[in-house]
Amino acid sequence: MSPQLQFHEDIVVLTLNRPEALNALSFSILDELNTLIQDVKKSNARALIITGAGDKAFCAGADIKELMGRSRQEQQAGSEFGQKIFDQIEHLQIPSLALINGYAFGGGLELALACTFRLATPNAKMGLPEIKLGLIPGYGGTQRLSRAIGITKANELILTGKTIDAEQALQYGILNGLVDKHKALDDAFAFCAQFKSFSLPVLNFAKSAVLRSFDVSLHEGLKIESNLSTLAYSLNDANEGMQAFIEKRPPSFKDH
Ligand code: CO8
Repeated sequence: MSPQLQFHEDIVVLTLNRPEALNALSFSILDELNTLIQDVKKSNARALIITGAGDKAFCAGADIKELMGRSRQEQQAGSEFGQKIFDQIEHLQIPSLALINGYAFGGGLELALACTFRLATPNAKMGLPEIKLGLIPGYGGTQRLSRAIGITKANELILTGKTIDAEQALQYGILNGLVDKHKALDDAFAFCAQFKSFSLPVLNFAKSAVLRSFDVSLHEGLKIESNLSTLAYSLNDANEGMQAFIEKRPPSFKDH
């Protein structure tokens, strides 16, 4: 079944909805994901949570049955299409959170790595097992995992294809935290409550500055930070935030 978008006030939850195949990403599901991401962009949501239907899986990766027998060009286009969608998630104006409620393998973990934050239930298991299929990750895993946890651990996971559990993933630095399996979504909402009342453009400046740190030299990165922090300063929200501090009251940000 198609992935679903559900609005919970100002948080939108995107649920992969193919539990019979452990929410594996067929190309048609990727297409639908692309459309839903455009809907998220047009919405008033202040945070996106991505999770999987059922109690077994977040997402077991690309649909292996569909990957068989494709031409080289089709495979390249498929990889680039998946990368493009995950890139859009990474660069959304709002922070995103992968709620990993079970298996997250291959493209599933790559989807989670494109999110700003990752939480998992204690039963979650994850890895990049492509090597066992004679493949390597194609939806950003080699790039985002090494950036997230460093080359040593990324090589270990990608070259052995091994599975790690939620506790190990936390230690590896893949996860921001663990959630209670029985109230996972509530815990994810609570995580989002830590930032969702902040100014959205300012959150986006912070997210962009951190993301761009991987693409540029320290010298250029510092320039980017200086530019973005000045842009943040020039918004009314910065005035409000500092004024509220001085007046000893909570700030009321207006996203401009
Ligand atoms: N693709 C298609 N179907 C899947 C997938 C998958 N990735 N994973 C599970 N399924 C299906 C199974 O075939 C099974 O269906 P059926 O009942 O019709 O046989 C159903 O889901 C349930 O799965 P299992 O019976 O295997 O469930 P278990 O609990 O025994 O095992 C596992 C769960 C360990 C998660 C196991 O299903 C598994 O190993 N799945 C594959 C995980 C994997 O290797 N993922 C990586 C895929 S490759 C990838 O993601 C590359 C991304 C980049 C590609 C770029 C190219 C365009």
